[in-house]
Parts: sequence; structure tokens; C-alpha cells
Amino acid sequence: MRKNPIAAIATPPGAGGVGIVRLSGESLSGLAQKILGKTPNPRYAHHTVLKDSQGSHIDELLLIYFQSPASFTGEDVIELHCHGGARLTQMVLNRALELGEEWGLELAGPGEFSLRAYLNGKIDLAQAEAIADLIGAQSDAAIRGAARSLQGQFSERVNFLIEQITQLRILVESTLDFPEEEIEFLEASKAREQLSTILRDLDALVEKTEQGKILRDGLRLALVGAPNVGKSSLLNCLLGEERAIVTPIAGTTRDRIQETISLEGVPIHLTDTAGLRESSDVVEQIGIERTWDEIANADIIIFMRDLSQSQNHEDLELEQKVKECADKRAHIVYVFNKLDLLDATKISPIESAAQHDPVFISAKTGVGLDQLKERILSLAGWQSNLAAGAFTARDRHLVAIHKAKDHLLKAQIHGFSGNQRLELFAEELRFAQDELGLITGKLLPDELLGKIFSEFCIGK
Ligand SMILES: Nc1nc2c(ncn2[C@@H]2O[C@H](COP(=O)(O)OP(=O)(O)O)[C@@H](O)[C@H]2O)c(=O)[nH]1
Ligand SMILES: [Mg+2]
Repeated sequence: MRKNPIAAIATPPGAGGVGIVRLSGESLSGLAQKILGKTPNPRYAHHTVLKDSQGSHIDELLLIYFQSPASFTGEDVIELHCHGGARLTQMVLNRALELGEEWGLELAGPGEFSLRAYLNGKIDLAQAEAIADLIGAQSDAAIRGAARSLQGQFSERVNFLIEQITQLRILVESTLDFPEEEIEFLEASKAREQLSTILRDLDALVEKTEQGKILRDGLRLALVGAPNVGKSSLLNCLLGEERAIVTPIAGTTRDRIQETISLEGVPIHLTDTAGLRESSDVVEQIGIERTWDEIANADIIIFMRDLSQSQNHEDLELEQKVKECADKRAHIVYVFNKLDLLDATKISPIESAAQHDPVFISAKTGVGLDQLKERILSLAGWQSNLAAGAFTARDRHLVAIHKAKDHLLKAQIHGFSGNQRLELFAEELRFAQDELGLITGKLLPDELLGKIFSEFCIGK
């Protein structure tokens, strides 16, 4: 990883009251002095005028100098707060790069500030990821969850488990050199007890992490079915606005329409699709192709039917094809729409047969929508009772926790007796510890590190 100082615009592109250009490097007090014309006081908002190489005024700005190690990155950091014009912040950045040339100042890559904060031990990896999650959060619940991760609540639980495993390793390894008969019965039972406590804590963490992943990533939900069953009406209803065009003409929706809503803070990425039918219209055909793509990629598929129309064998064929196309892990929710057109008591027993556990709604009156939302959240695995203390997490974290669990289960099988098996036991503990260490970033291979930070945007 490069060592030279870096610079980037830290505020989003576009116009705003202020724009911030951020610089970070091992030793930047000289550069701060050059921009300011005098020695900067750390953490003091200096008012100054930035001029170009010809001496003409670019902007009045505030310069704040953070002295290493008391900064976000742990290095010297300079922040230039100028007026927030897109072109202006770019000019300020360019001028900073010019002035910083003799210090080797270069443009920062994506996530490079956060990467430095991590490398300098300011934050661990899960916290660095939480910064990106906090910035990208789409709901209040996701913001609170990311803030908890950033404060280190997730890392603390992981570190606590690592510490428990260390204790158990000490116990096991201190026993290793004794001949079998001398291994105290007491110690063996203590080790067993410790291991089951760790496994219990790990299970609780899996549950929490799964919730965290749902909160961060949300779910992809596709609205599918034959034309005119009310897919677009349902999308509008869920969104609370007339987003998709609704008409009694079959084939109205041709391109897919994507919108995100939040259910209890969980982002649901909805896609309204072209109704599935044989069509000779070229545009509609392309739309229908796209519908099949959506079905294949969705976590939840809402397969809609119109209650006022009787089912025919084509409906059943379509249902079969949707099932075949869906991902194995996807859930299909059968929704019967237009309940308002029928007397509820007259719903035919075939349709209400519990085989698919359908949800009955009216996209026109809104009846049944609450049940549908509940169904979506429960299929997603969302547990409202756990939401209060939820933190955001990623798939990568979940994979590591599951692998750690597998190693601990193997250790349990090896058992706590005999030197040879004890060695295997100790080895599995070490593997489990390494897996958990990947979450907070101990022992992380460089390429994985690069991958994680490359998903950040420049300036973070
Ligand atoms: N009575 C009634 N009509 C509905 C309902 N949902 C949709 N419609 C009507 O059914 C027609 C087709 O709706 P649309 O949402 O465009 O269906 P799509 O082709 O599946 O997207 C429109 O005339 C809607 O007004 C409902 O719950 N009750
Ligand atoms: Mg439609």
C-alpha cells in the first residue's frame, strides 16, 4: 500500500453550502503552513484565502489541521472547507494537489481514507464497513444499525468470542503435554462446558448477524403474474404514489419499474414487471424476457392472480414455470387480488385451500396489505423483536461466523481426551478463531482488503 499523502473531495458532487476537500498524509504540517501562510493550530478553524498559481483569488475557506494521531485516518489531516460548488471544489482540490506536489500529494482512491484509518488501528474492519453502511443507509433503522456497528457493538461481540476461544485454547494447550491418564477429569468437563457456552454465544451472534444483513441489504421482490391482475396497482399501493401506469388494457407495463420501500426499516427493492403472456408485440416480448430475469434474481416473488377471474390450466402452467425459474432459496407468495369485487364468503374452496397459504388483498381498497407486508417480512427472516438492538452486517461476516461454528463443532466431535485428539481439538479452535478474526480484519489477506475498500466511493 502506498504511503504518500492523498487528497479528495469529501462532500457529494453537486451544489451545496460547503464543499470539503480532505487531505491525509504522514506529515502535512508543512503543507498546511504553505496554504495558510503561517503555522496552523491543530483543530482550529483558520480563515484563509486560497489563490491560484497566478495569485488570483479562488475562494475564501476554512482550513482545519488535525495532527497525527488525533485524526480520522491517524495521519496528519487537512480539511479545506470552501463554498460548495461542484466546479469550485474541483478547483480547490486541483490547487491543493499543485501545492502538495513537493510532498508527493496524489488523488485518493476509493475508500482510501477509511483504509488508512483501519491500517493505523483507528477502527477495525467491521467498523470501516459500517461507515459505508451508515452513508448508504436508506432507513432510520439501517442508520441506527450502522451506527451501532460503527461504535463497535458488533466487533465487541466478535472479540468477546475470540477471547473465550483463547481461554479455552490455553486450557487445552496446557493439558497437551500431560500423559492421557493425568488429564484431570475436572479439566475435561470444564473444557466441554466452555465449548458449549461458546457455541451458544455464537448461535446468538448468527441470529443477530442475519438480521443485520437483512437490514443492510434488504430484499429483492418481484411482482409477477398474468396481465391485468393488478401488479402495477399493488406497486403503487405499496409506494403510496402513482408510480406505474395502471389501465384495464392488458400489456400496459412493458418495461420493469424498480422502486425501494422500507418495511420496518428493512429495504425492499420492488420490481413491477410486464405481465406474462404470449405476445406478438416486440417491445412487450422484451419486457416479458426481463420479467423472467427478475424472477430468477428475486428473493421473494409475489405471484398474483385476479380473484374475479376463474383459474384455468394456463394459470397453473404459468405457476409451474415461475417455480422452475425461481432461485431455489426464493420464496413465492401467492396473492389473490381484487377481493373488493367478491363477497369474501364466496371465495371458492380451491382458491382458499391452504396448499399455498395465499394472501387475499385488494390493491384498490388496501384490504389485506398489512398481512402481505407481515408475510414479506417474516419470509425475509426479519424478527421485529430483535430489531431494537440490531446492527448492520454483511454476507462476508455471516460466512465467517458459520465457518467458525463448523470448526467448533468439529472440535466437539474430537472431544477432550488423548493427546492426539487434543491436538486436533486445539487446531479446530485455532481455525475458528482465525475465521472470526477475518470479521474485524486481523489476518486479512491484502486482496480481500483491497476488494472491501474498493466498494467505497472516493473521499470516504
Ligand atoms: N376492483 C379492483 N380492480 C383492480 C384492483 N387492482 C387492480 N385493478 C384494476 O385492474 C386493472 C389492471 O390493473 P394493473 O395494476 O394495471 O394490472 P397489471 O397489468 O397486473 O399491472 C386496472 O383497471 C385496475 O384499476 C383491485 O384490487 N380491485
Ligand atoms: Mg402493470
